[in-house]
Amino acid sequence: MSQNMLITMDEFTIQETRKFPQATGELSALLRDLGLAGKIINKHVRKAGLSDILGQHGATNVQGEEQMKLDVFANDTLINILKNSTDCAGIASEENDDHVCYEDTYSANSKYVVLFDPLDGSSNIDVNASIGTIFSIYRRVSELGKPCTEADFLQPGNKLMAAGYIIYGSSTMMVYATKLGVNGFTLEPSIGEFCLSHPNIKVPENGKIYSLNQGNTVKYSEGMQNFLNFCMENKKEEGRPYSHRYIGSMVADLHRTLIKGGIFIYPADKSNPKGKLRLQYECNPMTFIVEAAGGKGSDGKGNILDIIPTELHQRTPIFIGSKNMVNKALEFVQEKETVA
Ligand code: P6P
Repeated sequence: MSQNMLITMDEFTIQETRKFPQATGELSALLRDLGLAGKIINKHVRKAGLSDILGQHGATNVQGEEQMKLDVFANDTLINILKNSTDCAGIASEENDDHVCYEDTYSANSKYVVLFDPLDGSSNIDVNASIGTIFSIYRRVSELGKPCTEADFLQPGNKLMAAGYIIYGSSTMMVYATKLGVNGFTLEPSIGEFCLSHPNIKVPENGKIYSLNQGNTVKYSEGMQNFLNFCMENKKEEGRPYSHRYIGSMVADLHRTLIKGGIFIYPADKSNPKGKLRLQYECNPMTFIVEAAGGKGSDGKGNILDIIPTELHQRTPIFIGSKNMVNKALEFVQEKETVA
């Protein structure tokens, strides 16, 4: 795309806002704030090996996971930028026990709240694999003018106003979805702007890649093991065996799935009977994005977006990606309901 054809994310969101005369531009402003946070985090991710920001922070988060220094930096960056925004009443972070209300008048009168996983896949930081920031934007259900409440952060994914991620990969991209669809923006470092590079992303209905931690196979249910065998069957006429790709960083695995098609699975197993990945910080936003692009996300029984959250940090199994591949996996899993 030639330089003079570049459309920045801000220009794009403003054009989108023009389609709704009643729109106030607050959602666009919030996306801009999240893009700014992504640029700042990106700056530190890109030079992590040269500054004292690699390695462990020396504390554990609410998940009981070792916090990396970049985790803490990314979390603090997002909290501070959204606090200074005039469009966010409060946040909930995968790294924090509880939600955070912004007490100033502007924030208390804002109609949105944001949830985020500040740096997902951070165990990959020290080996320079792609990592990402995942965010969700909900319209608050609590009274404007008053502090936000936990109920604002326990809404099902089908109430999402927007969701997206920033992937710090071979290039830095911001991908976000609204009910209008999914668009991807690549950071152009020379102007410091995310520019439209992947308009109207659609997930292919079929794919040839399955993505899961195959080391967990022995802990899978019989149905999951049968699906794995199906993926590895030598049925060339049906495009199998499929290719197995697993980066161990959900944003990277899901970005590939969104672009190329395929299926990503983190099912329930003996060690994680409720699954490992977090509903509010990883599975709901990613399912919202994939379904806005024509794909599907399920917990093995129903649609992830229909789950009514009861705890901020609850986990869920996830089957997500190309619609036909997810349906095939669910056929195998639902045939044998119980975990082995
Ligand atoms: P495992 C990273 O820690 C993460 O939360 C996701 O980004 C990733 O998909 C998953 O966990 C990897 O988990 O058990 O395969 O290392």
